[in-house]
Amino acid sequence: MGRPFTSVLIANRGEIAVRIERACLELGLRPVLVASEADAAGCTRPGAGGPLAIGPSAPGRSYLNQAAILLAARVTGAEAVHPGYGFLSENADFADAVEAAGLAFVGPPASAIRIMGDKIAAKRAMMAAGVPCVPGPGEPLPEDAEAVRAIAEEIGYPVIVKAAGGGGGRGMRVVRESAEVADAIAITREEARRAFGKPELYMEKFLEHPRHVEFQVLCDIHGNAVWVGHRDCSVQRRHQKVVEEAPAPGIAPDLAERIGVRCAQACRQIGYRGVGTFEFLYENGEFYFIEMNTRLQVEHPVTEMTAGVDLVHEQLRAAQGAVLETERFTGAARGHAFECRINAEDPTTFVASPGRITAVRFPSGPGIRVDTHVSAGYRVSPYYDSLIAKLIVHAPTREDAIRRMQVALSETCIEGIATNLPLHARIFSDPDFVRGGVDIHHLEKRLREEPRGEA
Ligand code: MV4
Repeated sequence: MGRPFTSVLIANRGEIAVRIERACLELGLRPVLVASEADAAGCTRPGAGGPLAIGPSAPGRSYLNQAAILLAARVTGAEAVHPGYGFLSENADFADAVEAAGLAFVGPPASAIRIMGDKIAAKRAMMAAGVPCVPGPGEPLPEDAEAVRAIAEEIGYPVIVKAAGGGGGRGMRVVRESAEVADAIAITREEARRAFGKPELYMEKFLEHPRHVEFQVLCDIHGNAVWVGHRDCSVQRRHQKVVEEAPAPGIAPDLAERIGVRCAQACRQIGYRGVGTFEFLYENGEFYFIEMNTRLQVEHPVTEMTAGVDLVHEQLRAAQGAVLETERFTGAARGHAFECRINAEDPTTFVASPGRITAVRFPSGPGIRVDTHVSAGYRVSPYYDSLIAKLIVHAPTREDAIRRMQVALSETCIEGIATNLPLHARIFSDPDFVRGGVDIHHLEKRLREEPRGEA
């Protein structure tokens, strides 16, 4: 638990592998990159050796192959493993296997990953730490439909049934009246058994029009924990975030402080380490915890820009056992940041658009950041998710940041494949989005109204 190391195997690909490689080099650590067959020809830093081949293109045979990754660490002499996001990043058994191999896992203790992977255990831990949760018991639903109906009456309809093993929008069902309870439970339980191997369900009040607001925390192994800001991730489609911003607009600072402090306290109580994200629904001026993510997130840059922190540096330092410099963090944001996730996909059908990028131009200038692994000639593989770049802007005010993103988007060109750049241009000229504070249904509603952006 927390020991010095001088080399880090990066068990990931794409923009986040590049991002972590940079952080390692900046801290004087030797990065070890691995790649599947599909990624073998991808970008390599000039002068660096190519990545180590770990297997075929299918993720299950490379980036999810624990034995291949541990073997790669052994043959390269890597002393730590950074999992990035996705793939093995929230796999508690992998965290255990890394530590059992004598390596440092750059992430929280496996015990914390395990608690947060069980959404009921997570909710119970948060209730115990005084983090406000969505109304509903922090306990599994009983088998008996009549007993379940009594819980639903107590909460008040509409309610939502969720799988303990779910998360990120998988394994949930809204129930609007008592006649629907029995079927909803039966179907969701069967889905949960099949998808997660875990039939436990729980029930919450269903919030109709919330925003998705998350709090970033940072912890060391010595009992220090701070919150470093919040972000709004409400602009999403089918549970895929499209645009994120920090800070979440229109949140009273004293309320944010109260919530942030509770999140940090919860981290101390569960023995957390490194970076973590508390996901909340925000409705009518109140926060309701839903899930905790125990990994570095795709949208971490908006917090980095507004909190003035390098979250990957902090992760690596925490894993080495360093003492967190708590006085550097206040939770208060400096200016405003947005992130556009640029995907290789059709902007109206959202069908993936793999293929060769023939030409690319990214914007630059004050307050502009591009996190990417692609350049002209790069082949976007059909095997992985379609994220090819993240365009991040930072400016003194939200209005300035919107203008900066509009200009940056107008400078960005990607040829040879389809991208969602036109969708981003639409979002940044949508009056409701520009006003700030749209809910989680806003983008999908807009897309139903104007499927091709004709308005
Ligand atoms: C909810 C909810 C409304 N009420 N829980 C979806 C993903 C998972 N993290 C939790 N999710 C939701 N939980 C209650 N009690 C609405 C959603 C939800 C959602 C949440 C965040 C971002 C986008 C979403 C899209 C649809 C539904």
